[in-house]
Amino acid sequence: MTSAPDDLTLWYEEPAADWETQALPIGNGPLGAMVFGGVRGERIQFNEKTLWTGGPGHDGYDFGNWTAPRPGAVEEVRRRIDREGRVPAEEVAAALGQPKTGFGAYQTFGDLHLDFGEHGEPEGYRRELRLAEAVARVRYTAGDVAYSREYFAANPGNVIAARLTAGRGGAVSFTLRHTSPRDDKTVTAEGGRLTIRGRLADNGLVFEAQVQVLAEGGTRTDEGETVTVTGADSAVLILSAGTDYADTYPHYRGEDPHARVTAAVDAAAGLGYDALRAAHVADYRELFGRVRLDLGQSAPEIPTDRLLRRYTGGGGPEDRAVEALLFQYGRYLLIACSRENDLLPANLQGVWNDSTSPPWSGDYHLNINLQMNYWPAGPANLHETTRPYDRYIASLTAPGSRTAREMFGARGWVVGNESNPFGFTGVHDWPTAFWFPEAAAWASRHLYDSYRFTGDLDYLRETAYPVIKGAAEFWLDFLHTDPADGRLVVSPSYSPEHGGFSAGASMSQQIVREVLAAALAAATTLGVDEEFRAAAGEALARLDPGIRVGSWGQLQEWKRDWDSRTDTHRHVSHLYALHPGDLIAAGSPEAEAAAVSLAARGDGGTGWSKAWKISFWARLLDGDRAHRMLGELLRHSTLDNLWDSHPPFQIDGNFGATAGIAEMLLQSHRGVVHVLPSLPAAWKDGAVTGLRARGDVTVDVTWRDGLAETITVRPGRTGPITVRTPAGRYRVHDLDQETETGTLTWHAEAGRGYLITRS
Ligand code: FUC
Repeated sequence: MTSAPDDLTLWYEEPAADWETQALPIGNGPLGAMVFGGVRGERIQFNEKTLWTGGPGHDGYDFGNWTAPRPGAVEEVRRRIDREGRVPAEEVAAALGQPKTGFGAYQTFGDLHLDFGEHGEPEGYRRELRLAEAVARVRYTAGDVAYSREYFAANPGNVIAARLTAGRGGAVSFTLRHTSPRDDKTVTAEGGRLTIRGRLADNGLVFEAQVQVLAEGGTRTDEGETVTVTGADSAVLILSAGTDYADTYPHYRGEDPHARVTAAVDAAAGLGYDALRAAHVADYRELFGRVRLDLGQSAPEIPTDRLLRRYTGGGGPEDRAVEALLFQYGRYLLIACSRENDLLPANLQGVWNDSTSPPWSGDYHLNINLQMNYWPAGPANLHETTRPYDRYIASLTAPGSRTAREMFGARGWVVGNESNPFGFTGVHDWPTAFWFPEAAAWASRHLYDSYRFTGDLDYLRETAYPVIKGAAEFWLDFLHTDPADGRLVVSPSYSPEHGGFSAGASMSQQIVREVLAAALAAATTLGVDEEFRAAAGEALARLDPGIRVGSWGQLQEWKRDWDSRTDTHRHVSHLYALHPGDLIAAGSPEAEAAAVSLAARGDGGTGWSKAWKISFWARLLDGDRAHRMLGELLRHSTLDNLWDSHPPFQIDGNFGATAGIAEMLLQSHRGVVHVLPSLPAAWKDGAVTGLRARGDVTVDVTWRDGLAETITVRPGRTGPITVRTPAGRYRVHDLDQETETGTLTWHAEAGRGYLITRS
């Protein structure tokens, strides 16, 4: 038996023994949970995204700003770089860094346990996560009774819900309890409701979670810190949680969560399980259902972990099933950990974390990771999920302008390599990661790109432009004139986590060029800020371009030709202009050089690095190589629950993979809707619906033997549109247009669908 192409389900024949590699994630944006599916006992680890230590309230929290002024310190490093060309990172960190104080870490909210007691040996066990409706399920039979449990995280109402049923009346019995690694909390049980409440010892943040148990039949009793259900026909659990975090500088505190959490649990309990589930599925499907991908997949009925292990990266339908599942899983995960009503964006682990000291604090790394989290949002038709990212970037402008002023003597705003929910916009002292003021400009690229996808002028005016302008203004003040050639360069400049400090590393220059160009374009579109436009234009004219072909045909990572042919470092920062940037066009000499660099770096790397390479090769129009990278990711950097592994688990690679697959099927970064730009030989026949191109365009494609058969283009705005088709003769129906050269241009009307077919 094989599964249908749309059967997007992860499933397993055993309970999860391990949080990181096996448990299954559900989430509604602010709340996340990991379902283990145990037989004697269930474990549901859960999170609320704002539960963080650190920040105001933690003694000595300094936002990363220097605790005492260091007059002339940056200029001194600059002069050294001017004189010596390259300065070791350790020495720059000693001069400009400062140990982190009160940076904090993302915290688990703990675990809910359902103790079932002795059940007998289970038969027919199945644990699954159905992506089509965002519901996790556990089923088995024990002692002749069929047990089933179901879990989902509803964004409407902000709750996580579970239902336990059994094939025989009176067979549902369990005790609910909460455990957590913290001792700064209390747990009480009343009226079938567990309340977990406390104040983080670290920073005084108030947190509260409530779980209401509703039983049908049987009895329900509260006892100390537990609620017990005995002999019920079915039971429902409703969980909500919150903290008194607010995303407002400088205090980052808002209302006590008690009333909010109580109201959420009361409302969901009043609604009833079925209505809640229906509201959840409708809300989720509105987003998830927008894109369908058929790569010709079909999988035998074997569990996902085994299917993954059998993956070869070859041409068969079974491999296609894994790839299509990974693509949609990235979309599922993004919806599950980033929603419109979220205060914070997806962190290094999305919203899921079982620890009090997760890897890299579960923070917001801005030298690739946070940005990568949102790469699929535009192309894979989940624009709404970027709201918390927009909010977060905007929330950094207040603390970031203080950092800009105090540490850099500049206007505008800045943020460094890593940040937290409390406006940490300064530096720390880890030599290879403490200094990256380009992060603000890179994060701002997302806002301009969002505008390019939607064409929403109000968004540009109110949300995007003020942030982009501030990020650009910083560089107008902080660029340095390179005495060697009079060009404007970033100095000190550091290509992420690699090499020494120098002036004008390629990534620095490319990012600054892009933010100045975006700010200028936005100001021009909005007809504002003439003086600023002139200044941005002048800076752009003097700016070192940061795109150079070096002695072995490579794209240089630095202004000087220091690249080694044997260097396989995971960051490939100098290719920023190829992806996510758009300064390098496929087919150009710079693109050739990028391919040389990329080939030298090899197919290895951490999870996110491999995912990035999918997009790089896709932008170089090498579908087979992009597909090879997808294979590398799946074979060596993907866990049984299909989470990306850096290692350890880091969610960016999931999002990078989904974005990379979208990039193979549709590109639009250079003003043209390019259909099937990087189709690999392995994806011979297929269909995709609902991909998005910049310019507010939705695209469906079917293809056969590697050539597009039908392309449907649905513009959301009236205006000129250019579509690039694969080779062959294509015709736009209803218009007198045909092409053999691969490019079709016409004046499109909003709301119409244009069908293009091969003739
Ligand atoms: C960057 C990367 C690391 C890791 C960390 C969270 O520093 O270089 O590989 O992904 O972020």
